[in-house]
Amino acid sequence: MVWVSTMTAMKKTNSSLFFKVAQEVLVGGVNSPVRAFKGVGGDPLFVKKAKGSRLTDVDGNKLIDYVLSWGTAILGHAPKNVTEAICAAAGEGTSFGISSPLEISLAKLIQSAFPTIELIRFVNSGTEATMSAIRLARGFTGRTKIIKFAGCYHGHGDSLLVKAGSGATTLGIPDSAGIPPDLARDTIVVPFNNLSAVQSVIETEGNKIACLIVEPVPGNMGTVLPSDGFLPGLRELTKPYGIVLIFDEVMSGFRFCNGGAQTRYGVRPDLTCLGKVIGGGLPVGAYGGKKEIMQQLAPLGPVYQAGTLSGNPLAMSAGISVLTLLQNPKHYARLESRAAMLEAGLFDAAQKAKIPVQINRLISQMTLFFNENKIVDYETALQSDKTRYAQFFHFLLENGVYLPPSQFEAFFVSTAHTIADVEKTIAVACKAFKKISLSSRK
Ligand code: KE4
Repeated sequence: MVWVSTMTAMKKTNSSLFFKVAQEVLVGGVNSPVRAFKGVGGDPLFVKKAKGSRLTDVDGNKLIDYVLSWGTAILGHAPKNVTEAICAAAGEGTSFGISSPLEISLAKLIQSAFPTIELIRFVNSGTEATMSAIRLARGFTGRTKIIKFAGCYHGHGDSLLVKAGSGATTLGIPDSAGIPPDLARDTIVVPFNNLSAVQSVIETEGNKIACLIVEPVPGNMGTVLPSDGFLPGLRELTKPYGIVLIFDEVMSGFRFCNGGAQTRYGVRPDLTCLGKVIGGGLPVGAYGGKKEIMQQLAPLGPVYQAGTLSGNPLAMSAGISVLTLLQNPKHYARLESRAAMLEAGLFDAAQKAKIPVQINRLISQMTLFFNENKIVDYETALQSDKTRYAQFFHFLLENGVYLPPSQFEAFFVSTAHTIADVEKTIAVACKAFKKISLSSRK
């Protein structure tokens, strides 16, 4: 049980009121399940505005935000250049349903950061990107089976809601209702960081497998780092069988460098999926890769995919603005410096309070697990102490720091997070760990 009520209760009157009303019109009062705070208890927040590293909720509470729209706001909320670009574009029209030069500009910016993307298609979400990439791989190979990893989340496409992470794990429904059993049967699930499991599946069914899709640095079971050789091993195992290797870089794209996890780990996937950062806060997803595969897509080939708002000028302008800024390496140096300071401070605070935690981090993405053991896959992540996480979450929230409302999510720093933000977060975390330690002794 969390002890929210025993703390200096942060004013949440308006959020609770909005939540009550929202439930009359929105399913569960939210438009995405993980926002409902089911993983940590209590009523969810309603936000009024956000700027830089701060959220302001409808009760006027100012919170240091480490969710950042699930990683989207890598430059912080409402960066000046981006909002100016959106406002300027809005005056020219928000959607044409006809191609515009802006789509070429954003495509070229992505291509310069991802040399493996020879051709690209814009869509409106990460889900659309991964769902379409799976269909394309099936159309290109003529095969139906796919491999995914337990705990990885690739959006809510039917074939991918099998042992899925993120909100599906948070709510305890990693295998959604409504998925036709025949379809789910074509999704083979293996443990992350386990090359021999992948090898044995490929050796027995390789010629029936259309693709293998992976979050190269998973964030949706919490952050898990690929073991040495794991990602190159996936490339070596899939290539001889003509299995399309898909890197779902919706979260990792532009996270660690001006490129993807593929850049950092030196692996060349056949297809890449993108989202979040590339839209600068507006709805954009994308998938792209080898020309011979992408050319199977309509209007050139037999695999169909379409979208009314795909490539709309407003979202393209926002994405162009963000990716242009991210070409300056100073941003990644700042992300690493702030995140390293945060990781060290949190770990030190937990150690001082004798609370066993694991922190998995790569540049600006990390997760603090309440767990004694190393977190290397879904199974080890699930052994984390969700109650302690909920206590930690609520203590930080009550004291002005917003973490993801689930142990099975990543959190992020942005270039807008200051040293003072990080110092405050560490100070609050110190108190939280001490309180957890005291309550454990009762
Ligand atoms: P969207 O359809 O939510 O834009 O993207 C789906 C997706 C695909 N691939 C990866 C690696 C992702 O992380 C996501 C979405 N991430 C979650 C947060 N972990 C979205 C938050 C939510 O569902 O509300």
